[in-house]
Amino acid sequence: MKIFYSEEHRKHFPPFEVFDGGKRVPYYENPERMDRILSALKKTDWAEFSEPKDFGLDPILAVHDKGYINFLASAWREWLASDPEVAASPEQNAFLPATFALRRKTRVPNALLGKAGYYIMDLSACIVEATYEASLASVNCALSAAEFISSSIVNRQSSAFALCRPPGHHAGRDYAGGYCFINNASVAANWLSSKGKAALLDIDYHAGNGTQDIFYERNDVLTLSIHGDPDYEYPHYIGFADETGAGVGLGYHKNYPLPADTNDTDYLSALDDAITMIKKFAPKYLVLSAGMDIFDGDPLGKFHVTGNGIGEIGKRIAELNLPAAIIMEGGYANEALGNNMVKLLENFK
Ligand code: OKP
Ligand code: ZN
Repeated sequence: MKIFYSEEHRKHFPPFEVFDGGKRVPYYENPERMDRILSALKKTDWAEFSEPKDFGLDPILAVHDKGYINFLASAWREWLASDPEVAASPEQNAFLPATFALRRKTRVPNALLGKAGYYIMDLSACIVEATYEASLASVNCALSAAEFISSSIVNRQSSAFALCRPPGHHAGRDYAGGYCFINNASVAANWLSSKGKAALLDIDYHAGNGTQDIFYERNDVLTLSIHGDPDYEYPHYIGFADETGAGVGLGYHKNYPLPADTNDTDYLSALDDAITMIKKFAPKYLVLSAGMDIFDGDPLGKFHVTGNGIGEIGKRIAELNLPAAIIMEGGYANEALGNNMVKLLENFK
């Protein structure tokens, strides 16, 4: 299986994030996650690594707002220039706002901190010097996987894995959040959609709010997300069962909010419904937002999906027999992350 991966992510490693209650904690979405997956993949005999190709800004701007991308590109430099304390120890700092816009249909602010509060939805999307470059490399991995599967007749293999970091599914058209800056899976799905209908299935433990927002009013990309119920779980304000799309997109989005303690059996029955929806939609391509934080014991998750459960999830999705671009999202139980990813992916090889 083709795996698109870049080392660019390493320098995006904020020294902290601000957790519930205002606590500073070490950044959960850390480079070690990639090392765990890399070493597990290297032990298999089917992982074929490639550098991503540079697709430029056009496919990104087809999904994201220009002002937002400009903000990502320059925020750190402007922050550094604005504060001598930050400039004195940049590696101990991360850029975050402390005031949020709540989207009062306001104008985009001019001030850097105003922009940050407008374009950032929470205190986990810390910006450091390498954030923008890492995000570009990450989305190029997703686009490379999309391009690979769209020429699968030539390539024989029909699936590819984008080992993306930072992840993407919480990032919307003009906002960052949940460790995500550019919505890798959405950019890939949008890119594919010009060649045929795409279904985007999100199995990360957290609701894929960015993806939901981006495709909410479209009927050429079916979006489905299985996740911890926002009634108790992040991102709290979106991902409910009654959100099913709008306008021509009505009926082309579905959320599966599940209770805490969801086990393999309950997870798989939601998945079966999602698979039925995908079959009815009859897409040409599948994009899979693959978060492994559904795993039992994930520090940011409350499900009890086992390693074997993850294998079964992969098997059932692979049985759709669609060209699949598999996009890495979350997963923070680092010791188990490599094994879990292999269990999912080996069904698609
Ligand atoms: C990113 B992905 C915990 C605070 C939430 C952000 C979680 C982002 C998850 N109560 N912090 O979907 O794995
Ligand atoms: Zn997640």
